[in-house]
Amino acid sequence: MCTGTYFRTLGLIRHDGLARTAVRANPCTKEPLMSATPVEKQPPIPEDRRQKYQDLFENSRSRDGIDERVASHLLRMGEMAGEGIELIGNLNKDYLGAFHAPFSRDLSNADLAIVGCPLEKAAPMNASHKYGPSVLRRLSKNGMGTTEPWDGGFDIPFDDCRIIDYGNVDTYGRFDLTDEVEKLIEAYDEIVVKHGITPFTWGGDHTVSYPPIHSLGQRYGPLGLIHFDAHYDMVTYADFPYPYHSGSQFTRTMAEGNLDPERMITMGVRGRMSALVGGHPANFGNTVLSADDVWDEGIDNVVEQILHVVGDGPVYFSLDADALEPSDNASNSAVEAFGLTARQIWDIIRKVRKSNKVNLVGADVVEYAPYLDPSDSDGYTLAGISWKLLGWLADQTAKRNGERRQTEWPQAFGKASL
Ligand SMILES: [Mn+2]
Repeated sequence: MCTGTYFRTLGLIRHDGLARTAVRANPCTKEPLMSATPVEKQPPIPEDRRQKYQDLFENSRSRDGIDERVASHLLRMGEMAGEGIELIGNLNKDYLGAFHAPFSRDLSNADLAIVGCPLEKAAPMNASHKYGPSVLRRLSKNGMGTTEPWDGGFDIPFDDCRIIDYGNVDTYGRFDLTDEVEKLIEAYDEIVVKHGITPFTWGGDHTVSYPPIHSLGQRYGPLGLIHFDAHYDMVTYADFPYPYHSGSQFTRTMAEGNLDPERMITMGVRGRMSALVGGHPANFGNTVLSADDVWDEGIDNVVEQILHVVGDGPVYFSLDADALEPSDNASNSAVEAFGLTARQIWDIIRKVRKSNKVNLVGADVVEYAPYLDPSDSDGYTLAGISWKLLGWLADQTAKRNGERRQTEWPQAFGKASL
């Protein structure tokens, strides 16, 4: 009985360099199904073309002919090579901050601040979130450049506005979460309210969304929220009578008037908390799309709903790592199967940004537990999404400033004057 076919390769390479075609043989008849076709040697590349390639090889540089803004940026960065920053290979350079930004707390010379909030006391299950900011900072420097393709052109965040890495707000060692959050509120009030700086935050558990939303609400009035999470995070004080934790960061700011629940959309909900979505989220007036809804409705429909819900007022963005499918991120506190892929989340972000209808004033990426991520793969995904968000935030900040302002690196480079 004949059970199938098999592949048989004859001879492989002949002495004249021409490959012989693999012959698929029928095991029943042993007759070749396809005959070998000889490959003819090609005529040489015409001499004028070959000369051109020779000339390019000897004389042209990578930046010749590329986008003008990118070229001048690369030249600026290139001038700093040897002074501490390179286009690639900044891993292990601990004097550089996130994405190669300069470390600084000089808030009078900054437009956008990356802030690490190392809290984890409100992570109910698996933890190590307090190391999230430092690991994401390290991974954000691994060979990532300082430009990013965007909409047929490029984002150059460090030429759009003055970006600083504020470092981590030092709360570690304190036992009372209230004390930690109050220290964070103090820092964010300085950054956002007093100096008008756009905040980008790395958690930490999801409690860390409270201080930036609180401060941005003081500055801009009630915010809309684009929220990715496996859980609705709409726990009230009546549920748990603690002032701050990773389930009440939104309801508390709603009660205080800084977040508008009717302009909040949550995507990716599934698993253990879904049964309660009919309660608080419905009573407060959130729009909630389960992970299944996002898959079923498709990216374009989801984007349309986001635009409808958040409107044209100020909008905050919050990504809880557990929104992601465990195959794309299982390094978090409350892992749930069958979530969103990193690709879906990026597609939603880029289409919302591309609509040009959303006024983004701040963002965070939270709930990353690096001790559960021995290969750093989940961290790279979150650092990658963070970089995309930074590009969007830098663009929005430049537009609000009405001008582009270049980032400088005074601390890291001493004599370097840009
Ligand atoms: Mn959450």
